[in-house]
Amino acid sequence: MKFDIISVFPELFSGVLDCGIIRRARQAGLVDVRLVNLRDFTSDRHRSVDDRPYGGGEGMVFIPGPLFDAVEFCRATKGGENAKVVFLTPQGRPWTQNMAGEFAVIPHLILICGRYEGVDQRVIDYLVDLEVSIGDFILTGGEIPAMALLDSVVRLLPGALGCGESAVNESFSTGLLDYPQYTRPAEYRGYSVPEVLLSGDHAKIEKWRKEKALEKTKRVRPELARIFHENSSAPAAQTGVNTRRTQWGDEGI
Ligand code: 4GY
Repeated sequence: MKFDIISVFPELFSGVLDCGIIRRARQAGLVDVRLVNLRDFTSDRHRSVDDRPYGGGEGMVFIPGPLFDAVEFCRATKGGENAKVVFLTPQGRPWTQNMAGEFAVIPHLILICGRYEGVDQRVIDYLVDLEVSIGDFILTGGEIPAMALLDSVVRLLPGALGCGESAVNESFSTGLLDYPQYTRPAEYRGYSVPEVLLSGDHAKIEKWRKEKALEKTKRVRPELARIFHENSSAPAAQTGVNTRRTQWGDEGI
């Protein structure tokens, strides 16, 4: 899988790309990440990427030229004609684990990281396939959201996780938040591990974990608990998050 990341601060990505699972996946050839500096596609002597908004108002907006040229450059590489172009923005579709799964089978993604007040709307209308948001808060740029998207997709690529790091049995694959985890020592500063986990009774442990997961989900994510109950009481088999797949709607990728 190939990622092109278009940014005015490509150096921000070095930490994420050069550590841990992403570094290993890159070394293994599972993913190829190319950082594209938007300023390399400017045409004036100041290397400008932004200008003042038509109609007035605060701040600056990314001009279309460098972004169109940068995406054209990314597409020009072998197999890149069909790349999907994603813009990270609070105005986008809320990112989910299901979307990460759908992205993990796309051969080539181009991520556009904005800055300032945003980008010229023509970039969104004529260049971007999908706007994605990682949450209802405003960051100073799209780089951190791009890292989050990249990270959540790369770990789903076959072979990216080691033996002890399965992506199958975790939060959201059940439609619930995770149950609490404990490890040694069984007692630490007087705080002990729940007895049931030391019992060796696997049926009892599984039941306890389900209860804890449901209890936590009800408390902090009641809307997820409701969906979980709807799914498990439906006549069809309960298949977890997959019953809610394909959140693309009319922006289907
Ligand atoms: N939240 N989810 C987000 C963001 C920063 C102005 C466009 C978010 O995805 N992106 O806050 N992005 C803005 C800053 C230009 C991107």
